[in-house]
Amino acid sequence: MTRIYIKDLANHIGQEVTIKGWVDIRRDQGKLIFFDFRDVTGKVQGVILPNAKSAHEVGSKLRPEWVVEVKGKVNQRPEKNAQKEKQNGTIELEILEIVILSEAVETPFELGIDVNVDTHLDLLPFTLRSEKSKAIFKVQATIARAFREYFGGEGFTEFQAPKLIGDDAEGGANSFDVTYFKHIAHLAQSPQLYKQIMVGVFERVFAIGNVYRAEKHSTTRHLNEYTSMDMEMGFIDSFEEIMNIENGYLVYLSEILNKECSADFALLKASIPVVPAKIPRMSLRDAQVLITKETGKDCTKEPDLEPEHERWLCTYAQEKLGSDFIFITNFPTAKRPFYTFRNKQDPTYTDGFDLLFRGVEITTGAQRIHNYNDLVASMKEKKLDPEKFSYYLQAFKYGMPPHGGFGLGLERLTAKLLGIDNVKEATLFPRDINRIDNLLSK
Ligand code: AMO
Repeated sequence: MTRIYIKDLANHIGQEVTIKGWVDIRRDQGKLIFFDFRDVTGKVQGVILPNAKSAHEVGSKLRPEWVVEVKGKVNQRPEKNAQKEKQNGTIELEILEIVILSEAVETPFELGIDVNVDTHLDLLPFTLRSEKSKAIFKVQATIARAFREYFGGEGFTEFQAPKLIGDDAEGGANSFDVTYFKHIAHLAQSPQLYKQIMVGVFERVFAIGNVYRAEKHSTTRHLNEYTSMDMEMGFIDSFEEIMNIENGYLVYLSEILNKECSADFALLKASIPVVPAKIPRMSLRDAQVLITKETGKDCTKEPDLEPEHERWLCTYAQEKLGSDFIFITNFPTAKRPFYTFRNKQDPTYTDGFDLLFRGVEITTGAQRIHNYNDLVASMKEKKLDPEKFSYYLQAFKYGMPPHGGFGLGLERLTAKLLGIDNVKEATLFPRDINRIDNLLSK
């Protein structure tokens, strides 16, 4: 008999069907055995009546997480037992036959109960099966899919960026060394150089892939491996276009989340943000003047935003500008990577931006330097050796249009959308200084 998904059972009242899935819970009541069965689409209650001898024999062995194939009759529940607000709350599966597909050892605790983060992470192959985890990672999968759909629809070509690279793109200290090769190689901190090269090929490109950062500290917003959603586009007139297109993606994402994930947001007690058609934009200098004026603490001399400033600006944007998002633009050249385009009026500032959302930076983006000589000069200014970047520089030797792009951290976006404080809980298999699957100290 063909498998029926649990979400569709209500369309089969009075019929015999086969479902496949896991035992979620078992409850014995006298001669009756009740189960909740679970598959990817939801849960349903099943019952073994005393006269179903062979089902009873198998059913009495079952425990949570055993994998089964169950043949049964879909019955309407009597009115007094109906739970209308619950999925399948008005039906029940009268179990006729059970085939065990796989046994499971006794579970360490009931799936879905609150446990501390370390226990949760130690047991991910089990704990990820909980409704809460499934909701988080369904939302995450939807964010990534929406990225593909949106940029695909805007004429962007997806590409796979390499993860093993010669020199680090961001020019920072936080890159991992790989010692296998003749020269020390690195794990990519971002697809930056490759997405720029690919603009020379397809004009508009995007990539979704893992990147690696040897962050020194274990914080609630840093991972050593995260998923970067990157785009890069050619023939722009200004970096405003990059903010516009990211804005467009976020509007599209909120529509998709409302359509497909409202139950997941409700389960996690989170709200889908309303994304303004034009997210407010403020230069770093104006932001610092504002923070100084409102808080009395002078931050106008600082080259960057501190986490507390990011939080302050987000509260301001929400309360005064009616937006959960705010773009902060024109960071100092000294604080931005070598490839960032300089502001024409004041080259000590860049034509780049950060996007802040609910207290945290989720994106960095910018127009890039596209002129070969300017790029080489910028590298030298940053004390980088252009020779080391000669491979990448070919793209500019052979002609590159004005271009720009952004990188959006998937896990940070997921966490902030869902009101999760620690980014690790919005990461499927988080790696940090203390843990790669198991605690490293063990
Ligand atoms: P940046 O280094 O700012 O920019 O990274 C872009 C976005 O990636 C996320 N992110 C992180 N998420 C989790 N753990 C980390 N350690 C971590 N580091 C960064 C954040 C951040 O906003 N090449 C540029 C992008 C560009 O200009 O196109 C870059 O990588 O959400």
